[in-house]
Amino acid sequence: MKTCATLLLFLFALVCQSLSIRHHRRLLSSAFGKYRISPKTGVRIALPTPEQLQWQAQELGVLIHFNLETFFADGFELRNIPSSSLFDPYLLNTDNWVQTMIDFGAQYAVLVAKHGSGFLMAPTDVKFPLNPSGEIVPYNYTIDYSPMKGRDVLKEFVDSCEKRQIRTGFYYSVVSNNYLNVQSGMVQNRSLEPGQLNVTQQTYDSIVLQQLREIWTRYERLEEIWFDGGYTESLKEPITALLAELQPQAIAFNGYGVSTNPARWIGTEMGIAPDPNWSTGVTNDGGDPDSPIFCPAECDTTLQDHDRWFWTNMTLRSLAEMIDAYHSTVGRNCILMLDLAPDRTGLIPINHARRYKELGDFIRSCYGTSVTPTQQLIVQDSSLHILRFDATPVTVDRSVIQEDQTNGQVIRAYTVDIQLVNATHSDQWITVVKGTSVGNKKIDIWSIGAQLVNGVRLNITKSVDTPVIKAFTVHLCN
Ligand SMILES: *[C@@H]1O[C@H](CO)[C@@H](O)[C@H](O)[C@H]1NC(C)=O
Ligand SMILES: *[C@@H]1O[C@H](CO)[C@@H](O)[C@H](O)[C@H]1NC(C)=O
Ligand SMILES: *[C@@H]1O[C@H](CO)[C@@H](O)[C@H](O)[C@H]1NC(C)=O
Ligand SMILES: *[C@@H]1O[C@H](CO)[C@@H](O)[C@H](O)[C@H]1NC(C)=O
Ligand SMILES: *[C@@H]1O[C@H](CO)[C@@H](O)[C@H](O)[C@H]1NC(C)=O
Ligand SMILES: *[C@@H]1O[C@H](CO)[C@@H](O)[C@H](O)[C@H]1NC(C)=O
Ligand SMILES: CC(=O)N[C@H]1CO[C@H](CO)[C@@H](O)[C@@H]1O
Repeated sequence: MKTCATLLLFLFALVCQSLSIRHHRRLLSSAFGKYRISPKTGVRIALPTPEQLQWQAQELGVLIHFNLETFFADGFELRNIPSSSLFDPYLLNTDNWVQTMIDFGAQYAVLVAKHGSGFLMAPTDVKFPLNPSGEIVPYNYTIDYSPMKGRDVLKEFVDSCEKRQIRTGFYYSVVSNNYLNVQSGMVQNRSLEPGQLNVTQQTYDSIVLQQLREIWTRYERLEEIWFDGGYTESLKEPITALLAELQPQAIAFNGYGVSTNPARWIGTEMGIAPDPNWSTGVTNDGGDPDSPIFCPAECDTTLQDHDRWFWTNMTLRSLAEMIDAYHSTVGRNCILMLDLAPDRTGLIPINHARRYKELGDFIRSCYGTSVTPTQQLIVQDSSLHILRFDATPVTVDRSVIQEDQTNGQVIRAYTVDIQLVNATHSDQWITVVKGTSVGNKKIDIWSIGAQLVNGVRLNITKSVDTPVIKAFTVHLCN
């Protein structure tokens, strides 16, 4: 999905950003993030926006790869320009997509409006001058030049999602457009393939801004906007202005520098976040607890094997592998954004739909309810949380911690301790987990396995301010 070139461009942008952070920390902190000083320890604590908090709490989303690429030989990018007449999902039904989102448990969905080919799944009014003749021509690599003429997949998608309260967003690749001979954001000077058009860099940048304006105005409030591979330096300022004007509330993936609601990429497409993974910091990894910028991570990964995003006739990752991915993402303070790949008919293949539902069923059955304690105590300035099961000891094998990050992520280290049912005095505890970052959610599957206990406690051993725990629960799952 991400070509090396766009990745390199993004890394380059990050290097520039981190250099400018070093030199203009105050300016950037006030422009792209707020922080406070802890009254307890004097350290800086990055503050989230309400939109970031609400976004992070969703935990599960989908990234829908469906476009002209679905109809190419194998979903791969091609150098030539496949005809828009290939786009013929004759059974297209976005309600069908949404049913799978519900079965999985996704709270939001981001649809690829335009990927690297340049094909747009919605009508566009954009016209532009050809280079060098200056002849004004319509942007004609769209659904209106396909057998689906008259339809607007973006609108159908948004309408279907709204009916079921799924929040929506768009992916529009700013840095690649094969139809206009653009790679890494730059118009290339290599010979044109049949169907490719010659435009100047200025024309290309203008087309991007006009189409972003179209997709950011025609479909109401967006939850998230995806900048895959980022954006070029020349578009940074106009994109910042356009976002602030049209979709200021949207979470911007790869958007640190253009949005006050940025999210960062976790750095891999495997569905594994590092542990620890902090809600703060702008680099593509586990983040930085001392960063003054709140910028939580999104973990995008595929259901199809071999990192394949558009539909292919390909095997799927096993349920066990996807459960691991859930624990290594949501369980490590990341959002799990799972690819959804409608096939050439425009529907979710039955075997895909089944796997999403199996994963959703697991999550609901394992974490939908917790083992209820007979007594719950919060002591020592909120740093000790004790669950007692004295009347009826319980067998549990994992714990879930959620931090209230309204005033920033403040926990730096904790232990989970258990009291076995055969303990001979009330002070006898065994540490089963030593952890660091909590954030939105930390799931710890105990390495010692299931235990019969009459008490479980969370000891916050290091924090930069008084911690606020949203939930501390224990579970028993297979
Ligand atoms: C798209 O526009 C170009 C430039 O005007 C033209 O050469 C081409 O035939 C058009 N393609 C379609 C499918 O309309
Ligand atoms: C596009 O047109 C310009 C101006 O005539 C020309 O210099 C350039 O070589 C053309 N690019 C391609 C890829 O043909
Ligand atoms: C683009 O390539 C053409 C033909 O190879 C060449 O004449 C022209 O100078 C090149 N333009 C740029 C801007 O490099
Ligand atoms: C998928 O591949 C299998 C095995 O190669 C084949 O039998 C089946 O027809 C293919 N399905 C599609 C939709 O291409
Ligand atoms: C409690 O039981 C465990 C095994 O379940 C054992 O390892 C431990 O020594 C026992 N502790 C006491 C105090 O009897
Ligand atoms: C919690 O951890 C701290 C720091 O390691 C330790 O001093 C304290 O005794 C622990 N609390 C309890 C109740 O064991
Ligand atoms: C502070 C901290 O633990 N940072 C880690 C975040 O994750 C990256 C990638 O795994 C590590 O390299 C950092 O050390």
